[in-house]
Amino acid sequence: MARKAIGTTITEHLLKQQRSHPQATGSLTHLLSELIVAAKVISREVNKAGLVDILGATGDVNIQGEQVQKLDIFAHRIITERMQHVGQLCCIASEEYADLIDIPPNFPKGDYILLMDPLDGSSNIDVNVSIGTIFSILKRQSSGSNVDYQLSDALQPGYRQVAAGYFVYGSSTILVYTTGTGVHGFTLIPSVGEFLLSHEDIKIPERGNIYSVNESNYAYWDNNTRDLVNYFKTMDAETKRPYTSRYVGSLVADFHRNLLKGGIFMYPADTKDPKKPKGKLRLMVEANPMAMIVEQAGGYASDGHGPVLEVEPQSLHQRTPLFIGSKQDVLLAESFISGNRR
Ligand code: AHM
Ligand code: MG
Repeated sequence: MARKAIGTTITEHLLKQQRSHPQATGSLTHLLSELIVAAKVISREVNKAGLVDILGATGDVNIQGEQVQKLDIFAHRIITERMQHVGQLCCIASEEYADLIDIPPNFPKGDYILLMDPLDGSSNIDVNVSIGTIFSILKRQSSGSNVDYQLSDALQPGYRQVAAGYFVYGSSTILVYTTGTGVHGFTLIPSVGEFLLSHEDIKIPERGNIYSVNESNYAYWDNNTRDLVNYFKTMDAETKRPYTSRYVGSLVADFHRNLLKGGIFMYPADTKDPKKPKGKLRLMVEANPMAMIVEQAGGYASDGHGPVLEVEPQSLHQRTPLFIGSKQDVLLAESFISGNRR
């Protein structure tokens, strides 16, 4: 009774979810619990970032050709080192690292693969705007304890994810996760160091009134994308337009707001950088985990032509256009982008 008064802990919730999957062994629960510990450490560092020498760029450029921030590397290291020890993983993929990361030879191994963006929204680190950690968990398809994992084990389409989630380091630190039975949100109580259930069984509104996109890319979009954004901005009483515009520039923050309030987040293909014709966001560590979450919450994620979750990945760091959020808004976006709108 008293325990319920202070809320359900994430541990209690994970165990309850585990019991609802009859074949579960506890491995996934163990893995997620360890990831949560790593995120608490990152949250602590983010909260004191202005006070210690952890802000700014390291001077290096990552596999994506982007400036590496000190906190990016810190987050990558904290998660990788902790998760290599848990015994449930066969390898790790990180936005910050070109290849799959092995589990060291003498460490116990398992069948899961962790894919992550350790610190999403890095351009916002130095200015105290929300950032986050995004994760996706797959189960390897190749079998046999003596068989090494294959790259193809990590290159599975998003519908095969067994869990996905994100941490937002914002006005509070929030964890949102799914293991395929709904989407649940937890808020970190810093004084207790515990995540407590704050958003149970999240459902995204069927239709919203927010559009989130970096509109400064307008000149680099094709006509279908411009028509879509113009549509959201056009006045029409019946469909309650114009929509309002909200764009933080951290996917986790933009996605989280729209998940709770309804609306659409877009990062379309553009011609800004010939090396990134599909836009900026990465399929495996950004689009797929958010797509699993949004679909579990009743929404939809599209690459403009079909479900993100059905894209067959070709490489670890491939990019994808992303239209994600309230189902009606994303279906409408898909009809514009694919040229099917009459
Ligand atoms: P990052 O993972 O290197 O931080 O980059 C991804 C971020 C997303 O969080 C965000 O949606 C997007 O980049 C913003 O890009 P832009 O500045 O082009 O609008
Ligand atoms: Mg990112």
